[in-house]
Amino acid sequence: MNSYFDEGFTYIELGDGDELWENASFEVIRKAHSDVFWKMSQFHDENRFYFIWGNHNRKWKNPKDVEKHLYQYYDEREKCNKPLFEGIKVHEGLILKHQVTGNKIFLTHGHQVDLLNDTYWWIGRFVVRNIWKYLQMLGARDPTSMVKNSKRRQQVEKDLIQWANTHEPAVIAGHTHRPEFPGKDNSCYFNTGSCVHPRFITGIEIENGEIALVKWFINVKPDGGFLFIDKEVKAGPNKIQDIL
Ligand SMILES: [Mn+2]
Repeated sequence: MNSYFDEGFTYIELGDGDELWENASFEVIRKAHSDVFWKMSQFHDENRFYFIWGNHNRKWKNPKDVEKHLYQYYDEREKCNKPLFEGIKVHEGLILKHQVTGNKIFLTHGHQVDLLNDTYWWIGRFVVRNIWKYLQMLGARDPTSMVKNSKRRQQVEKDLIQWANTHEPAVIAGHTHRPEFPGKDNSCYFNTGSCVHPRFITGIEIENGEIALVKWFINVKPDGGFLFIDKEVKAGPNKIQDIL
């Protein structure tokens, strides 16, 4: 995020950044990751931050909750409220339009094709919050999780691809945790992948009219043996006008 901030990028958070099913309190999350929230608030201060809600943080669908929890935070050292994302609007989807070609890309979290995580989200949240943590100790799989249920994930992916290919703008979604970048098959479905994978995180970069899937990971210098944060382009870059 430092790198993207310094290079002048706009950051778009594609949903589920806050795990508000397992954690009932956003405040606990904000404190545990205060460095990340501080960086995101810097993006916001420069009008370079867009926020989309997902099934795990659909709390931000409600503007009252956004105003109460996201506009400001309580600074315990100075005993006063400080701005966090003052005046922010959290969206269900956004459309990016290429200034030169007019091509559009639709961004949304993607749980909307997933019944248990959309229409019946409250069942999913109840299970995760109250039942699953006990079953987990016995080795059960979280029934709502995309990561642990490959059949459910494949169905969600199929539905997202079908939706993307039958509607006008291309789609960038998240939710499945599986990165996706269309090849020459004319598919219009992209997926950012996961930011919680233990060995790497993935994301989608759009720069100078080109789109690419990237991976950030900890690498080792072959000579000195010390660790550093590395980035690898996994797919692309493709010109936006060629793929849409
Ligand atoms: Mn999700």
